[in-house]
Amino acid sequence: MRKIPIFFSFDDNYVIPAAVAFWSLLDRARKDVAYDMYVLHHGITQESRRLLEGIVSGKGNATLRFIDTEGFLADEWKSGNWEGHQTRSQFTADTLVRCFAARFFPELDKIVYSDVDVVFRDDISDLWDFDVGDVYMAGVRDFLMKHSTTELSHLKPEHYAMLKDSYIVGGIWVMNLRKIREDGLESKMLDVVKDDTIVKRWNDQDIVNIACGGKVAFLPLNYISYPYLPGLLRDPSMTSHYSRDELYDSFINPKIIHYATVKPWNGAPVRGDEWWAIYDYLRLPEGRGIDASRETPLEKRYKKLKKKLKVCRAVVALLAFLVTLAALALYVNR
Ligand SMILES: [Mn+2]
Repeated sequence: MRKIPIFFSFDDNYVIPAAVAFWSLLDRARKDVAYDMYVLHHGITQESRRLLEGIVSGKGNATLRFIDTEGFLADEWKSGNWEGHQTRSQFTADTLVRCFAARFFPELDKIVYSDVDVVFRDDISDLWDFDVGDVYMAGVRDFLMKHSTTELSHLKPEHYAMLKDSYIVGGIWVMNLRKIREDGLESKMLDVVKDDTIVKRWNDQDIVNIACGGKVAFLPLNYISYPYLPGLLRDPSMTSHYSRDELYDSFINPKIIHYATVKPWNGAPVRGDEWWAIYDYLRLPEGRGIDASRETPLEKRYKKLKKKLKVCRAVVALLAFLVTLAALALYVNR
C-alpha cells in the first residue's frame, strides 16, 4: 500500500466543495493507494470537521487531520499589496498559508497540495513519482501566459523576464519540502509577502514563482483541466507553452477538473453537472454559499425579469380597473 501525504488549505466557507473534492479523490484512487490528508486552516467548525471526517472514513482509504494555522500571516494578509483581493472573494488568507507547508509538516520531505474547487476524475498517485529532486516544486504551467497580454502584466519587468516561460499556477503542486527547508525558501517567500513594491495579484502563485525563480518542474495540463478551454481552441491566435494536442487532451482526459473561474455552486460552468452529481449522491447539506437552485446567471436574470413583468401586469390591471370605475361613475352621474 502506498501512502501519499496530501494537504488542502481553505476556510469554513469551502467545506461543501471540499467534501466533493475529498470524496472524488478517494473514490478514484487506485486500490493500492491510500492518502494521509491534512487541512491547514483556521476556524473550521466542529460540525464541518465531522462532515469531512464522515466522508473520509466512509471511503476507508485515507486518514484526515486538521492543522490550525492560528493567524499565521493574518496581519500580512490585511495590509499586503494584493491587487484585487477584496473583490475576489475566492482568495483568503489561507491562500498564502499554503505556500509555507514546509513549516507545518516538519516530518515530511515531500507533499502534494490541492485546491478544493475541483473534481478528481482519475487516480493522481503518479504525482508522487514525479521527480522534484532538484526543484522546489512541480506545478502546471500557466497555459495562458504566452497568449494573454494581461495574465502576468502585474509583474515587475525583472520578475517577468525571469518567469515568462516558467510561471506555474496554483491548484495542484508537488512540493519538495526538504529542498525548501535546505535552501531557506520560506524566508525568501516571506520577503515577497512583505515587499509592498511587489503586486501579488495571483497571491500564492506570485509568491512561490518569484521566490522559486524558475526552479520548478512542469506537470501535464491534465492535472488542471479547465472547463472553459475548448472555447480558446477555436481562437486562431491562441498560443501556449502547451501544444494544441496537450490543450485538447487535458480537456478530453482530465485527471482533475478545476473550476478555476466560475464555480458550480454559485455559477454554471461547463461540466458543473459532475460536481452536482457528487453533491447529490453524498446528500450534502444546502446553505453555506451553495446555490441549490442550480440556475445559470441567465436563468436567474430571466426569473427576475418575469417577476418584474408580473408586477407591471398587476399595476396595469389595477389602473384599467380604476379607469373603468371612474368611467362608470361619470356615466351614472351624467
Ligand atoms: Mn482553484
